[in-house]
Amino acid sequence: MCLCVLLLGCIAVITYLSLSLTNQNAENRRLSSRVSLLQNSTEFLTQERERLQQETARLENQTAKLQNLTHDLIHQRDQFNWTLQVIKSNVSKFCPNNRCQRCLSGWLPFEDSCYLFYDEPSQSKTWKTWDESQSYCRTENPFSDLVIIDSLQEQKFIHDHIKNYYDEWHGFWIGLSNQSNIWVWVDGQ
Ligand SMILES: *[C@@H]1O[C@H](CO)[C@@H](O)[C@H](O)[C@H]1NC(C)=O
Ligand SMILES: *[C@@H]1O[C@H](CO)[C@@H](O)[C@H](O)[C@H]1NC(C)=O
Ligand SMILES: *[C@@H]1O[C@H](CO)[C@@H](O)[C@H](O)[C@H]1NC(C)=O
Ligand SMILES: *[C@@H]1O[C@H](CO)[C@@H](O)[C@H](O)[C@H]1NC(C)=O
Ligand SMILES: *[C@@H]1O[C@H](CO)[C@@H](O)[C@H](O)[C@H]1NC(C)=O
Ligand SMILES: CC(=O)N[C@H]1CO[C@H](CO)[C@@H](O)[C@@H]1O
Repeated sequence: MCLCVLLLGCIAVITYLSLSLTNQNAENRRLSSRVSLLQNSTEFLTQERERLQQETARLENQTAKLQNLTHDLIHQRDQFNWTLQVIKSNVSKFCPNNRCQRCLSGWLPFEDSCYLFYDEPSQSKTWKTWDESQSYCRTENPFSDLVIIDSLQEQKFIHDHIKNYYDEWHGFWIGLSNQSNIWVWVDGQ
């Protein structure tokens, strides 16, 4: 009888223990599946963060490129605008009131060229030097020089349009200069 009771008790204890072990296992499985779920999520989030970081870097690159491009375009626009203004202002010199003419106003045409016969204002008592005259030509029209006389007809045209002076305080410079005893035209001939 005593032995039977002891045996029953043992069986009851073993059954209880094995039941609670089974519960424990189920709980363990549940927990480990949650852990792996969390690990999955962590991995996914890590990947996502890397992707976003790359995307951000790419966008920053793109933004820098666009800023550069914008900067370049603004620069080009300003340069173009400047060129346009220069062309307009130069064209308007030759085309007053939208009527284009060969020579600037005050200049006279002869054959393929335009000529300016320039008199210093009467109040000035000094001559321009030859060099000052040459650079004055350039300021009046960037394509002009002191005159080079190539033909008798051109010489006659010039002769017919200059005032004649008979004193040392008046005269005209032409594009010929004495360079170490050699007479040289401004074009090097
Ligand atoms: C973990 O993620 C993979 C895909 O990345 C998926 O196939 C798997 O079922 C996920 N595991 C869990 C426990 O969610
Ligand atoms: C950003 O641009 C530089 C050069 O412009 C390049 O070397 C680099 O790889 C780019 N980075 C990304 C993330 O695109
Ligand atoms: C932008 O321009 C600067 C110099 O103007 C240069 O150093 C830089 O590399 C350029 N960046 C890109 C993304 O082209
Ligand atoms: C171009 O230049 C002119 C004069 O310098 C200025 O009035 C005009 O606003 C400029 N245009 C642009 C688009 O910058
Ligand atoms: C030309 O210049 C030289 C000095 O360079 C001078 O000796 C010479 O007399 C000048 N000739 C004339 C024709 O003026
Ligand atoms: C080539 C030329 O004639 N350039 C001139 C155009 O006009 C601007 C301003 O009016 C001058 O500075 C340039 O020399």
